[in-house]
Amino acid sequence: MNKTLVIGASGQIGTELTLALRQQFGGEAIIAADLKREADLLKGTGPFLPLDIMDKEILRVQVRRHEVKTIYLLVAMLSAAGEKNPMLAWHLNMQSLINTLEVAREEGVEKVFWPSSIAVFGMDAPKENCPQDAYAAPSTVYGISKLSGEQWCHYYFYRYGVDVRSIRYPGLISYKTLPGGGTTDYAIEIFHSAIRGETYNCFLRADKRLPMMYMDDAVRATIELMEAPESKISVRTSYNLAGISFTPAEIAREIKALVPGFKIEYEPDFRQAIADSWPESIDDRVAREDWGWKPSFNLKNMTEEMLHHISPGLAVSTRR
Ligand code: NAD
Ligand code: AKB
Repeated sequence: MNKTLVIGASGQIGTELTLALRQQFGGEAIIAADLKREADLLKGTGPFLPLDIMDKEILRVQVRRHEVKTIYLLVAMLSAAGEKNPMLAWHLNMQSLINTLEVAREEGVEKVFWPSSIAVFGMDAPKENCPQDAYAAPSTVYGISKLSGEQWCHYYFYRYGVDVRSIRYPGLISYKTLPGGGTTDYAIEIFHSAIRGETYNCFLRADKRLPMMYMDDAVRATIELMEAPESKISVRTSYNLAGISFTPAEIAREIKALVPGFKIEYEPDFRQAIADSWPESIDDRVAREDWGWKPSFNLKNMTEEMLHHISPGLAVSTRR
């Protein structure tokens, strides 16, 4: 059986991606690994390994022991958390990738997935429909680590033939898991406040438009990219990927249509400057042409899904 290792499987994307991979390829084929404990949603669905990705030799042992052929690496410190601790973010984001690429090369792992982000783009990139090859001069340490990581992926493919594939995810919106320290986290928090009947205190301005995507689309895109024939992959840095672009005021309006008493206030903090440096929308023509990417969620059906699935018992307080 070809084994897949998902590292960072207890996180926001890792949990949902692991569940989707297990549904498609069988529970035993997908090994979840994380530094923190197994996510509750994963329990009983397949194997779990405690693993610190910063220890390359332990990674090698596990890859050999389980004859791992594919690795999804989802470990990173995100943009807002990274600005609070730039050196730690750089160390974690880079060393986790280098360890994975090195073990993949040395142990004959066939495929690696590693996500980049819209954070690779900075103030000089076009705000609207930011192209695949736009000038990238990131303004955060997170963005710098993602841009450097893209170059490492490119290098390992052309220098060593490691089939590493990547997507520049926009802000991801999910109800099963909570976000982990990003600038786009407001677009999840807002739903939790609405369900709890609390006023949401938004840390971005009302008119700040950002590229976002519903988690179902992101998980589907990831599996579609990884299952695409190698001949279809023309980008060996990372693919632009677009879903929905909206502002806090626009998502608040959609929520109010379904939760009439919902209230939002705005108190921008340090995350506003990060958001201001990112594009407002993304041109993902290359992903569409290469491997047939097409999003299926818009602001309206995503809002309906989020409100439908977050029960009052699940909603967490986002009061600061
Ligand atoms: P997350 O913070 O929710 O999850 C990361 C997981 O990595 C956590 O479960 C954490 O315990 C684990 N981890 C941390 N250090 C580890 C270590 N040393 N060894 C093993 N595991 C460790 O992050 P996420 O939002 O799921 O993001 C996953 C990836 O996708 C990251 O690379 C992130 O940059 C990228 N991304 C996320 C978004 C988003 O909106 N969530 C957008 C763009 C890109
Ligand atoms: C963040 O806000 O840091 C992430 C991202 C867009 O990479 N959600």
